[in-house]
Amino acid sequence: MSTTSNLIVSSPHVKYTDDYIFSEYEYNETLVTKKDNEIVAKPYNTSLSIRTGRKIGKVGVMLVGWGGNNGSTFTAAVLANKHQLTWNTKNGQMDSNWLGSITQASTVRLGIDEKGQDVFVTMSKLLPMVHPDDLVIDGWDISPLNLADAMVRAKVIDYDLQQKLRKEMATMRPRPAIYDPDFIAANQADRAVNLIKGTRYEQYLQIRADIKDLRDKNKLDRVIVLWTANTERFCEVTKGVHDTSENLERALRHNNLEISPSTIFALAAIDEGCCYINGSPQNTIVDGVVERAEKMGVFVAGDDFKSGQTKLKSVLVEFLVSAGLKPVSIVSYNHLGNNDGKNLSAPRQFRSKEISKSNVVDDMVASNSELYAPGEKPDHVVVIKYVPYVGDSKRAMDEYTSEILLHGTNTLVVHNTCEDSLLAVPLILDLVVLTDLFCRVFYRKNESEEWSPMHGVLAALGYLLKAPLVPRGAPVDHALGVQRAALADLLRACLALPPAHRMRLEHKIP
Ligand code: NAI
Ligand code: DG6
Repeated sequence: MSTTSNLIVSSPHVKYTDDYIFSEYEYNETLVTKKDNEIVAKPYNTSLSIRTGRKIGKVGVMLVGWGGNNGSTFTAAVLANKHQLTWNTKNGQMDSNWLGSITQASTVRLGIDEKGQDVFVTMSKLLPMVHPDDLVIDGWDISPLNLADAMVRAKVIDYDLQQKLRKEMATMRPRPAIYDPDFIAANQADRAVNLIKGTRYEQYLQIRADIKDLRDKNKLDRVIVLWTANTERFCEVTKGVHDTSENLERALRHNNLEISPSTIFALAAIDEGCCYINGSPQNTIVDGVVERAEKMGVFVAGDDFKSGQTKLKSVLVEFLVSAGLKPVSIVSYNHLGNNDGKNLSAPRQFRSKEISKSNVVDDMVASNSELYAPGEKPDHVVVIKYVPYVGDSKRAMDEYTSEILLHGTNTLVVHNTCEDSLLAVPLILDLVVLTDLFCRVFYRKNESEEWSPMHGVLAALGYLLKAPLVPRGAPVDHALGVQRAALADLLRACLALPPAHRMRLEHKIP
């Protein structure tokens, strides 16, 4: 399959073979110890070898909730770009693009040229990443509509483009899915007619069979399963049920009703050797799922795409706190009229979303003890209302109030109108492209060791997610700039390039 990278790193610390890029990397950190009134900072480094597979193979993506707004729009965007479609609107002819995707439409600073000027490359050119045109798309939905009709129902894609995509998308039909009315809103019941019957264990077996079917028919090297179905309520996590892989297996076989449909999908994916990504807020990836993923050597990632309001919040609050201003009240109101909004109008499903939207400022607040006493937080309120008329065009209104010098007040108000799915779809693409890449990245600390994959909880995808899952005990970064730099620096590490900086010493001490 196509290799999208044409970048060659010329360094004694990088070796290219037909199959791999080998990087000898020095990871630098600073150990800080505090005793009495003294703080001691001691730099140290760790030597690592990193191996990145260059052969991408054939990659499949299976969406849970394929027939929803995100699922149908993702499919339309992949096909529109693949066929380089153009279409007419009242504003003239439009063409396909991947705006909003960091891998396809954003750049990373590589270094400087001979004149000391910055050189940037598209993120997807840094390392061999799967090309979006090459993805094989499939999935499940409780609604039986083919993808063309699902696209019409979503009301996201321009009419003329719908006409150009209709024939191909009409051949795509979601596989029957797992439905438990206790987990999503009662208002979804009328679309739930495309269902896998049987016990939870039988449903799990069917999902595994579906993945195997797609893999075998298309001779896929890798399948990535991604949840973009309705937000579920949180499951009641119980010791002896959700805490270990073994307990989860037993509970599944005993048809325990607190194993959520999304957790059944996750288990089936992992047991088929697939990575599983949770694009919604619910607590699918319980400890037993993480243990299972680690045993199987696959990744899990989540939770909840960080697409609009929360993305901006993770920029603004970092700016305020790092500027020494003290946010004391954050009020985030939004209304939308798509099926996601309808599902979230039910209290338990709203609660899942409220949790993932609310934790996003915690690490930034905790980072500044000049502003906040231990445990002190700003007031933070999240409101979501369902207004059918506005469809997928979500309105988000935010008010940030901060204390400034000598107890003055600074209030920022933001009003954002945007098609929700057109923000979420590029994130789905990035999650798939980067997950596939990290499946080909292995490390070892010395030559006598076997190559190991990265930790089973793929925290590197945090930029794309509202409530990033991290390995147990690891700190969570929410600040968008920090998350992006961490991702770019990790990609650079695979090429033995040091973390990017903008010191520009060549201009300051020429
Ligand atoms: P949607 O409601 O249009 O699509 C969800 C689809 O999932 C529906 O077609 C539904 O029939 C299907 N479904 C429900 N339960 C299922 C199950 N157990 N198995 C298979 N299919 C099932 O919603 P949309 O707008 O596509 O969003 C999808 C998810 O992504 C939601 O949970 C939403 O909260 C989340 N999300 C969306 C963002 C956005 O900007 N659009 C951003 C962050 C998260
Ligand atoms: C209402 O908030 C619906 C939600 O599904 C959001 O649109 C989605 O989670 C995106 O959230 P945000 O905060 O990143 O815009």
